[in-house]
Amino acid sequence: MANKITFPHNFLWGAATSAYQIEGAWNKHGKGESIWDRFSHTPGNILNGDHGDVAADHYRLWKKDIALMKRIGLRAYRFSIAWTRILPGGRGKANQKGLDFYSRLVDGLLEAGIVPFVTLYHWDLPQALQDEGGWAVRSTAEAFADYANVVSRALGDRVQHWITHNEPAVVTWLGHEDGVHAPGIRNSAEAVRASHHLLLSHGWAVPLIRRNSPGAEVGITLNINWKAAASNSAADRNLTREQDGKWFRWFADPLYGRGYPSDMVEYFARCGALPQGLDFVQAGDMDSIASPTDFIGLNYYARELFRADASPNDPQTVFSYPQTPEHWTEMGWENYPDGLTGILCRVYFDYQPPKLYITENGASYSTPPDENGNVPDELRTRYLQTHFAAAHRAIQAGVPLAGYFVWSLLDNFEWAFGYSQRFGIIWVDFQTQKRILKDSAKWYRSVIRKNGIS
Ligand code: IFM
Repeated sequence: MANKITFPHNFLWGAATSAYQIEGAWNKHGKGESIWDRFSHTPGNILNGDHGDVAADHYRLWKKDIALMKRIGLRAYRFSIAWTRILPGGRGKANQKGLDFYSRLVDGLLEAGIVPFVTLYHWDLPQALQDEGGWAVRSTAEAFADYANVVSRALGDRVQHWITHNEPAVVTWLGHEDGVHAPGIRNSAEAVRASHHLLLSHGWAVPLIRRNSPGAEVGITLNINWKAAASNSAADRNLTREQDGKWFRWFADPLYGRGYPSDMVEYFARCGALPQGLDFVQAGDMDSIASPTDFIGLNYYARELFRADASPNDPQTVFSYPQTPEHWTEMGWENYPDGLTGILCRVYFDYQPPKLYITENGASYSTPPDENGNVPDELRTRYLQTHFAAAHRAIQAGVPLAGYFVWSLLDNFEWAFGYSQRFGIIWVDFQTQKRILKDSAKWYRSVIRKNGIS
């Protein structure tokens, strides 16, 4: 007989999106240009020349989207604010139309009984600030604190959950070292400087948000996959530790008051990424970065295996995994639910945040509507079901997990992959903007109703 798994009372079942990936209206009502507008308008950067000019047209269709959230029964919705709608040039006078848009969205969510979780930065820096040096310069951290102040003053009476940054590691390494994300820089030294200013901007924003939004929870979201060595060799284990250091500890350690991990300082110095040492760290910075938060948000998707002597380092060749679409999502990411239990336990027992949320988890499968107009995406349902069960195992082990946001509410613009990857539990026809609840969304509705799974 199947066991029923019940989640804690008041568990926040949600779904997440981000501004650039769904809103469209890239130059409407006073919005300024962001680095993602510039990057996606530059030929060669995005698969098929796609861009977010219209995306899922959520700027226009937000009321319908809230109605769909209600149909699913979501208890919480995580979305991000486009900095360039609020401060088109990055700083200065606020654009009232931009503030009004988010204010209406928040009111609409509250009326629908859905708790708004606001992310302030999901990668769309104002281009005007990039032109002054972007995250590689300290003044961008100051501009972010001002922006956080403006937004939390406007929404802080109604928004009680704030996330400063989404995945600063992705901004750092994909945006500034690999150059596959905006702003498309390929420079390790600039990347490390950018990481410091991202963290610093978080630390400066936290007390401002607390002042403007009394009683609110404030946190940050980090991405963390389950990283494992492909063998017991010292080379594989060292590589795994370096990759974990680069993608997770470099961000988590300073946030929890440990400073930058010394093995990574040595590693970056060896790689030539610290030509002037840590000259960008000023007195008081590390205390600001360690400003106490109320929760950590974690985005988990997959396991990654590391093999030092293989090129390309293709995890699919390491063990003879089943080559099925169930095991590998269309992103080529491994479906590995146990990793979710692992990262939740690791982060809680190692760093001891007061509370955790899974702020993103989901799978890309492009299952289209069938002849009856249903979207039978059972692979996504199975992915979610096994990951919910994995999260529950962590709760049973003592992890204070308070909510879970499926990525994503809607099919959307998947960055460098354009519209080729579909993560939504709602199908979006990008020609007509018609939406269809996928079977996974209908299944999710029953999970939320029962507060559990079988
Ligand atoms: O679409 C992204 C999101 O913007 C950040 N986290 C990972 C998702 C899937 O790649």
